[in-house]
Amino acid sequence: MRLRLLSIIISATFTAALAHARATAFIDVQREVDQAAAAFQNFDRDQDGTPEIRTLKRLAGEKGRGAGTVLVLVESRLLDRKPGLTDLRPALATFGKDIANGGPNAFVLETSFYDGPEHQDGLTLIAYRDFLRRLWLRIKDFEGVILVGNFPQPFMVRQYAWRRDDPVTLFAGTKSEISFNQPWMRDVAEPVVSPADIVLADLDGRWDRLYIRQPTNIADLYAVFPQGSDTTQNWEMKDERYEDFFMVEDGPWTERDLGGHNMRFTFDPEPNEECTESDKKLPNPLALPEIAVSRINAYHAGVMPDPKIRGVKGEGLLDDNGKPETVEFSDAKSVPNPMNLWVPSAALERTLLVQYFARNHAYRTGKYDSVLGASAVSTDLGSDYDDLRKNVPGWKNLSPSEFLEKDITITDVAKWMEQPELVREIRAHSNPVLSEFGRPRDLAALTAATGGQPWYWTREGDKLVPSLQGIGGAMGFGFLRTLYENRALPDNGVLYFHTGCEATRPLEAENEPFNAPGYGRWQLAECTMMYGNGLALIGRGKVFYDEPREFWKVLGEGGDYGDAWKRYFQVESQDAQLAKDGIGRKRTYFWSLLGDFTLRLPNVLLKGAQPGSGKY
Ligand SMILES: [Ca+2]
Ligand SMILES: [Ca+2]
Repeated sequence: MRLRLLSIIISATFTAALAHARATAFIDVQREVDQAAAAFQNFDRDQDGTPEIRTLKRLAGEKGRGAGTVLVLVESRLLDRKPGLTDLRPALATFGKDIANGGPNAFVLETSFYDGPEHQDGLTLIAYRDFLRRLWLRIKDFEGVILVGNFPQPFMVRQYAWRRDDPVTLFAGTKSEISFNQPWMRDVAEPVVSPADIVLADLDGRWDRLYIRQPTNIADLYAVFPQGSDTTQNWEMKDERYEDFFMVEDGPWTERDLGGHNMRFTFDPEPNEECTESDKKLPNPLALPEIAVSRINAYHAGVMPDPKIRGVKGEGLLDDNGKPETVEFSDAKSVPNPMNLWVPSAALERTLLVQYFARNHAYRTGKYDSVLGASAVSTDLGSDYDDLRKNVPGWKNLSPSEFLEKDITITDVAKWMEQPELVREIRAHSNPVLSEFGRPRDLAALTAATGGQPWYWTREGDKLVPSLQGIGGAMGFGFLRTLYENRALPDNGVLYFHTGCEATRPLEAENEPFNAPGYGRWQLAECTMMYGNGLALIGRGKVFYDEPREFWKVLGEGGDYGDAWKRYFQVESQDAQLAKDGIGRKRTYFWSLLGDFTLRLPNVLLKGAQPGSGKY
């Protein structure tokens, strides 16, 4: 114990010394960034001979007008100058200057990372986390990082003990199957979230120790207890197998075999191993982010119809003018699945990014100043639209009729998207590729409302026909791509607040590395950002029912998307009541940011601000 105390004292002294040494002058901050980048070139964190970070080099450094420092990490792949690919450098240079005009120092770095067959996304991210942690320790007011490109995304599994009293069946589907109607405990390792960007943003937590790379079986327990007892004959253990994951093990139990299949189970307090000692003392122990993280990724939206798909007469999915056309196959069985018609396009990915940065610049320089409204769409799930109106001074008098709900169809959503708004809230039953609204009452009306030319193919017998029939009521890839291609949306940037389940989760996050075909296909939040004129988006990577508390309060006070995301962790960590909710108490981990986390609402909407003062 004495030894341990001594090490705590030494580390506290060391941290204090570092805090004193923290760089503040721009030139010192820039030196820290350059030295850190040099130190992390060819960084092989697990010393297996293959670097996780290959290259890391500063492209630009801009002195901020105010406080703070922001990093923009750009995938080197997006900077090569192959023919037919737009040069992203001018847009990135402008982006750096714009961030600096808004306050913080901005450093734009290019980087390349492990992109081979091994499933090691979490390891690559830990390498970047080490780099960010070094900067956080040395740079005062380090605010966060914006990842531009197709970076790996952390995948988190969490196990916790869930005491329940609903009916339960053990050994389902076997001849030992037996059902109960009495209290039981479910202690299961569940895939909870991807992207779990808290891993990158919490820089004093212990995520590196929670990472498991190799395929690993984790035991689950289902145990039914007689009233008031911790001993039972009725229990079942199973396995879950995961790989390349961050394991939050909050459900440890001990078991004692009493003979005759009798077991005594004791469920230990949640260890919160990812948390620091001070996090563990919070009313609701939670890992708190030190910085903000957001992602600008057009890889999954940057797809084109596969030119290799040909019909019986040699016709392709696009005609000579580049417009969708009907393709006829030899029989119905030969018609490909409409989800499998699209292939990555480096050219479109680059174009979408250039458009994103142009939109960002236009917003920051006041080009969209006439568009200041906020509007919400929901199905039967309600909305926090009143919360938004209450917290943002400029929206106090917004009409409640801006909130569209109940019985709305995808055609209504198209018309809603075509009304210029600065903020859009979307709440609907969702999954990683779509939000579900009502089917169109009239397909022709939907087609007209989305601009006339469907950019989606529906199967009809032995043909693939350009038609939105196949999307049903889904606000997803086909719908958004059609709006984008037809230039049907108003020319202004949009701040999204997306509370649909799994809106940010990449398909296959639980099974595949980030570079596998099919990983992240038709990713809903990314398509919303890239096709739907997004500037920033907050969304959830899991099925759940919450929304970030005090989000609009922070934005209404002049905070940025990163501040608002971080506030949610603060609020929830102070909630002692929530601490009793096994899964719900760490629901903040499910949320992440897309786009540019440094964006704020225009001053004209904030309390006491003067119109036209223009700092976003
Ligand atoms: Ca390695
Ligand atoms: Ca922390």
